[in-house]
Amino acid sequence: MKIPKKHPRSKSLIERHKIEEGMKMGIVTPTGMVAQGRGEAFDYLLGERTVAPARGAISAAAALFLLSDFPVISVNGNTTVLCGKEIVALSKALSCPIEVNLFYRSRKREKLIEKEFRKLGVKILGVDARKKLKGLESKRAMVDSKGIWKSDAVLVMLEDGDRTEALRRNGKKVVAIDLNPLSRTAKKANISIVDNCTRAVSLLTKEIRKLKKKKNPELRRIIKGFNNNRNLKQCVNLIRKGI
Ligand code: PTJ
Repeated sequence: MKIPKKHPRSKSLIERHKIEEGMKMGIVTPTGMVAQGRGEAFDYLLGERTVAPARGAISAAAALFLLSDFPVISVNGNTTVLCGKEIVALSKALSCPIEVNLFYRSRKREKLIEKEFRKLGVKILGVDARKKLKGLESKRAMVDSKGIWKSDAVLVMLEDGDRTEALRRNGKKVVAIDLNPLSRTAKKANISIVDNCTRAVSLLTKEIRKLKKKKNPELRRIIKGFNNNRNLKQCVNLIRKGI
């Protein structure tokens, strides 16, 4: 369906359409549509803009990734269709790998996602991953020995809290992009960016390019000044005020 550019909700409709098409192609899992709906509701409450606390979290996340030795970007069905191109730009800014990691894991979906990224010029990790993260029951426990397994920092989006907890237990720093400031993922991550991944990924890339010029003590200072709980509370307060 062609969405009129002047439609007042065209951006949101385009995103829905991407998810719908992605599902028809088998990239997005059917429940990925439910996840999108939940995200849309929070985005609406936040005013469909990148709020000030999210900008602070983006800055802290950029500093954290620049200080880490081996960051990895984790992708699933929704993020591939919503912001695949932006994820590739981020991986280039950080010179880091992208790894597919699915809740509804199947070889077919992994291959389809691999193909999408290949079209964008990148070979991703995670297809047929064999290493198992400790303490996680879902198929998301399977990670790539060349990627998340040896990483020290992971970017997760549209996530479930279980894996965030497991990644942390396995010694990784976790940055989450999650529109829901009340989710377990948001609470358990080291840094939670409460924003739509369709906006946050590009902003993160921009911030990384900017902070690359800074020295390590300055990056450490940015991280030290960030408090995830306080940031999440600020996001909840913004939603309350908006209502
Ligand atoms: O790994 P897959 O592809 O097999 O599928 C995984 C899904 C997406 C089905 C799975 O991760 C899932 O069920 O996610 P949840 O538990 O619904 O959580 C998704 C979280 O992401 C919720 O807190 C949503 O508010 C949030 N969210 C949804 N859309 C966006 C988002 N956050 C940022 N940007 C979005 N566009």
